[in-house]
Amino acid sequence: SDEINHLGLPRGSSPPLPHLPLCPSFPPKLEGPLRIEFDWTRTMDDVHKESGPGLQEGGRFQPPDCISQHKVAIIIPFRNRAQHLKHWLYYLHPILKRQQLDYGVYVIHQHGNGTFNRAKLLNVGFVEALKEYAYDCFVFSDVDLVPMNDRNIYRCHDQPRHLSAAMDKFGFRLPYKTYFGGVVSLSREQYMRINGFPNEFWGWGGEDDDMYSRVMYKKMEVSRPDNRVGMYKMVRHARDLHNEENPHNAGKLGLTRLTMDADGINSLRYTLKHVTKHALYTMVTVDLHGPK
Ligand code: UD2
Ligand code: MN
Repeated sequence: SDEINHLGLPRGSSPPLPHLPLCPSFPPKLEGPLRIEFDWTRTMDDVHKESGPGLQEGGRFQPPDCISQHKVAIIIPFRNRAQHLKHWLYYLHPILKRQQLDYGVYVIHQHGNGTFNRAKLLNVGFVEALKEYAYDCFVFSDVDLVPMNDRNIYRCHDQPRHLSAAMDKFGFRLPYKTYFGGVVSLSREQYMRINGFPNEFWGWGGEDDDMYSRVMYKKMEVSRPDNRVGMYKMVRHARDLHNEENPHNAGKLGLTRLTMDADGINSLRYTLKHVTKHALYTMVTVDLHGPK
């Protein structure tokens, strides 16, 4: 009939996938504990040359030999941390490939010198990544955090996940039980259920606790890897200019329950400046309409 094309598929549907099996639930080539040393003499050019085969422009990858079960957008809030980004790319691409993810790396760059806003940048990343591909999972990661164990898979689970459960700077354990900073993963549905992240936390601090509260108020739980698999190294750094601790943020936390349904992905406003495809990542530069 007219509705069916010569491949026996409804008209307009995509061509058949090459005949590949689904990737296994446990990627076979993981190494476990990794040695992470931040080498400040390494250049971006070195990182590019050593990045290995299979990467597509913009930092996209699909396993060559199986169909991944996870379409993951990795979202990194960013401004003026080129060195850290280089370390991150050097270590993460090989790990993510071994984890057999269908992934893309999105560096969300805040334009201008206004007060930094990590959570709002993460919201922008969610929207912009979905414009490119039907990602079903989102990993939100600081640019300065590298996992020390590749069994910590950058995928989503049936509950939101806090991946950076054991960071070196906190003595490889949680600083407090409800800590949700660093690296987290949420499926598209989990993220929509909490209305994304707050847009109104300008400057350093508090936004991670707000994100945690959103998850709790929407009756979900946070899952974590154990303290061995969840180990992370953070590049040592001082607090950035224009990201000073904001004393008003702590006070906002008591209001999360009241504000979260109105402040989030449904109220996100920004101006897209440009999207640039680099070999190892996609950079999205954005004006957040910060307070003057
Ligand atoms: C902690 C949390 C972080 C977040 C933050 C409070 C850890 C490891 N992480 O990070 O998740 O909750 O406190 O906001 O404890 N950034 C830039 N340029 C800037 C400022 C920030 O790129 O000028 C990005 C970058 O990805 C950085 C992230 O924002 O890793 C968090 O900022 P930070 O690293 O200065 O804060 P830190 O380490 O205290
Ligand atoms: Mn940091």
